[in-house]
Amino acid sequence: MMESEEKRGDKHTREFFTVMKVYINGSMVDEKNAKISVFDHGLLYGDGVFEGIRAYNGKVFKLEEHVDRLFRSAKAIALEIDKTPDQISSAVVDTCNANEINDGYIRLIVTRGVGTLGLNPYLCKESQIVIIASAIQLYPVELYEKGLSIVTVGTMRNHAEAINPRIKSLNYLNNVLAKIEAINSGVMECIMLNPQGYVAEASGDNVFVVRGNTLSTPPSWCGALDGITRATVMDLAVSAGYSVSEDVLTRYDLYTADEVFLTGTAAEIIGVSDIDRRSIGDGRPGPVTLKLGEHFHAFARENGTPIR
Ligand code: PXG
Repeated sequence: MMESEEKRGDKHTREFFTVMKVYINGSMVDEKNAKISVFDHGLLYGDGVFEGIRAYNGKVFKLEEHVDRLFRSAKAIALEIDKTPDQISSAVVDTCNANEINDGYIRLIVTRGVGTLGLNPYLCKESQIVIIASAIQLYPVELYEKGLSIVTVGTMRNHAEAINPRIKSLNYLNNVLAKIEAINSGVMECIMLNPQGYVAEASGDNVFVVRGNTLSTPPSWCGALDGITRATVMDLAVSAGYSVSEDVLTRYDLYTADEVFLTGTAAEIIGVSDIDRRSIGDGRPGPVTLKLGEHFHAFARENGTPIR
């Protein structure tokens, strides 16, 4: 293999000419050797759980919260992780170190492991743990200034007794189908409603509505993931003097809001310019969105688990 093939040169996502090290079940391997069996039920059935985590300024942001949520997701799908939360956290930090990450995006994945071609998860002998420490840019930078155009889509968020949306599982088809609708409508993101018709969340982000001095976001029972950025923004907003509540929201609440913004580890905080062709506020990210964005970035730079 030629050297240029061996070394991944995606300069948009990672530093040029570095070989990424991927954590697989306790070993750090070169990305070309980072392989999982085709009989892994993560691939065969989307049977597994994951987390998307960010590092800022040499620290892993909200690591404990992410690892806690990973274990809750695993518990909900009866997936045993044969490591403790502390061991998983250390492995995340080690993977950042191995890749000299200061600011980056970490994907932590636990699959059901190798099994048979049948569904039975109890025939899978051991779960597989994978950690990738790299980078992500979800939306073009200018959209953080201009705001994101979004639509509501027909694909509804999973019913809580189908795949509970609080489980961050490897089965993202529900969200992928919503994303396809968004992209086919000429926009990059969408709002999903729950089976009762209430606002749940975006395909990969939580949603907030601002009205005057009040922020509202759907409660998790409406189909929202317990987003870690969501929780951080709620805390920061309270500290900044806003009132914050979890409310049942309809599309009307979105259309008539002063501001709407989305939150997520990958997206961070991004303002919405228009929804279903109704402009939100003056059609640009509003002052509350921008202020909370600043607070978030300042907070994230200063808080987290040190990598080195
Ligand atoms: N809702 C859903 C459905 C998510 O997947 C969030 C909310 C935000 O949660 P955090 O804890 O990150 O604030 C997520 C997480 C993508 C992508 O490519 C997005 C997520 C995960 C993986 C990929 O858009 N978002």
